[in-house]
Amino acid sequence: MSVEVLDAATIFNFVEDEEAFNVSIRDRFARLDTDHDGLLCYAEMLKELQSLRVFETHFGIDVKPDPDELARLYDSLFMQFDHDSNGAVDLEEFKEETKRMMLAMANDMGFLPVQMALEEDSFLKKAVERESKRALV
Ligand SMILES: [Ca+2]
Ligand SMILES: [Ca+2]
Repeated sequence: MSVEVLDAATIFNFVEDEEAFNVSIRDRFARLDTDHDGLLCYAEMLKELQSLRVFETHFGIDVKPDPDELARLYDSLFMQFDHDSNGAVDLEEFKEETKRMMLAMANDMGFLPVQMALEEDSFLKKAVERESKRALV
């Protein structure tokens, strides 16, 4: 976990770099798919859902959400990923929904950079890392 400054452009640039984005998606998917069946079940997705920073966006940073509320939130997030409602998230669903969520988040941010605590190898963290590498070139 590290605190990074994130802005909408960082997210847009990351998502629009198709190749880099696809590599991170496949990478992340493979890591979450602990039984290697090519699908993410709810338990496997939970780790990802927890790294989406829904705390901050839904409850504000200082609020500890109540566990029931949180479980409902994760349920509904999982259903959002599972486009064909077959109870599992495949690579294509994972990619599409991650992209959609990241773009929605970037849109919400507007022009002001925000500080966020990001988990190592979350997509947002990758976006930040990619942006700082670009800045060095
Ligand atoms: Ca699996
Ligand atoms: Ca599905």
